[in-house]
Amino acid sequence: MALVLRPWAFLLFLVLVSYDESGLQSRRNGVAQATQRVFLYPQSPKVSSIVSTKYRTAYHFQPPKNWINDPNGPMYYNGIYHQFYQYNPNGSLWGNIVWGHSVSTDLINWIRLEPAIERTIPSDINGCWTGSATILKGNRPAIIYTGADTEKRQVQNIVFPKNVSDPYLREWIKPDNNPLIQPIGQGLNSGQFRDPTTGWIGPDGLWRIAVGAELNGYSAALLYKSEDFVNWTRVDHSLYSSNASTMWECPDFFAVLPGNNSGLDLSAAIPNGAKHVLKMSLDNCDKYMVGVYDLKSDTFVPDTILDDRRLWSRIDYGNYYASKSFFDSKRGRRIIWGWTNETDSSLDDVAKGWAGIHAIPRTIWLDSNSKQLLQWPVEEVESLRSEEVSHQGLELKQGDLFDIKGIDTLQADVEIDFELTSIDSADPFDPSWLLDIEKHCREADASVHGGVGPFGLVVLASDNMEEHTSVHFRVYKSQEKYMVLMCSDLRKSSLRPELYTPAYGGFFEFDLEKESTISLRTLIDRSAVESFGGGGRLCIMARVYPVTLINGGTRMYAFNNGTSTVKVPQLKAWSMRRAQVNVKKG
Ligand code: DQQ
Repeated sequence: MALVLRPWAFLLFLVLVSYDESGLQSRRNGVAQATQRVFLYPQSPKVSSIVSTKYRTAYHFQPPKNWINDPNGPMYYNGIYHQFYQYNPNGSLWGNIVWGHSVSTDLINWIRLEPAIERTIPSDINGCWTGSATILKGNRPAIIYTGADTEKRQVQNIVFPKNVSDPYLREWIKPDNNPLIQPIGQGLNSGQFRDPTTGWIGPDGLWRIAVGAELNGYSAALLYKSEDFVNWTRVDHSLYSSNASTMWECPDFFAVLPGNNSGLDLSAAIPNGAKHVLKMSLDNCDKYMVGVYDLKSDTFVPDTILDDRRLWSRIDYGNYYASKSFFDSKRGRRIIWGWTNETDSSLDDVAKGWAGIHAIPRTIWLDSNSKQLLQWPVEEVESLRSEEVSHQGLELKQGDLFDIKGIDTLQADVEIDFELTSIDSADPFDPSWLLDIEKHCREADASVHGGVGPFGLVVLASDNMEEHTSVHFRVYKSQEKYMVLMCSDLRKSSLRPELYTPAYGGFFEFDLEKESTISLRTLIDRSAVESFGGGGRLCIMARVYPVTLINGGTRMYAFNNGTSTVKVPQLKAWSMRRAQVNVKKG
């Protein structure tokens, strides 16, 4: 049996300083701005420069330099995956936005092309913002995107490929009739009208798209109809609207089959029993509702309506925004992509010369009880796995740390199954925690003993644990069910000053009758820590900048700090090779 270190280790968790919890980020129009910056540590000569290329990711998507934000118009067309993205060609802060363009055959290795859509006409002169691709009849792709026009109004424009026989679809043409859609109508805010969805065909044979908007002060996914995808009429009702918030960015609308991880094409015939999902970006995160697309009323009808938007389900409980999904006709799956911003300061980003990455593309589907979306990294990412370590039959008692050695701890893929030996000591669940789960993760952190948990993984740790990031679970007993808390705690992730280091967290339900194992998969990629709990029921994407990563090696541990012993029937970890992501060919 492999060596498990005993309680000394957790003392180290406890000695670390406490500090003010402020430093929240606001992200209007994709610009990360730190407010109330808190200096956690005095600047010390020990803290090496953030400019180090060691923080650049090895297999998460990013261009060689400059700012990126939202993924745009993802599609699979004639054997090639296309990834477009909001890109500033002139610098590493948000601005001058055009559509960067990369292509791939496996979603992991990317060839970078020239920008596909640039600011060239009055209706996009102030920015080519987010939009979506649709494959029209006759296998003809089209992209509708938001332009910021000469008066900074938001309008919707269209482009078509110049030459569909170019396998990479390098050049895109703007027809003269742009903009196609203007922000006209009672109560419509012309500065909050953007991010059209992929088109779908309704029962009347007409195309539809939805556009995120502020209507009469509230959020709406406005519905537009067209016969030819060029001439659009606004429908007199929204696809869906809500007065729980004021504006939705980047709406995404798609169909899913409960308990089936095959994807559906919204424009194809939708099988009986299918559900629909409306995703919207707000409050610096991506939320979603599951419901049905009612063909009679041509509206989305959510299964449950929660007035308090803090309770809406999230695609990811960490640093993940403006996601967009597409149907991958090559493999018959739906894939979702999200943007993950830096959590250093704008000055840091200027110094680095780059900012923003995309999360690993994830397969996304609906669980069998039609409540929750499940996500898992596309299997192509496994082609990067190299050295493997594998351990079976570990047992973690309270305070144990298991040192995971033999792989590259900076670029790794780790899968651990935690098996609960007893649930009797689970602490009671308090529903008020759902209103501020990050607060609960701060209070019930990895160093606080619980009944069942915390147990999980510590990554990117320095030898003395002064720096570390923990991803962990705690199990609580609710009335008829168990609730699992998953946290990704960044508060000790770096000694570096001026970082945003929250303790991200979310809850998922756990049915002890059916299962006794809680799985964790974490992709570590230098400054990215992307975690999938409970087989993809809860995802947390995070950015971290440990000083140790530059000055020396980092360590990785599995741990348990709950009273109840946890078994680890299986622990597997792999070093991850560097992918060819937008590398310039000589
Ligand atoms: N980013 C784009 C907008 C979108 C926002 C501008 C979301 O179209 O609403 O870069 O991050």
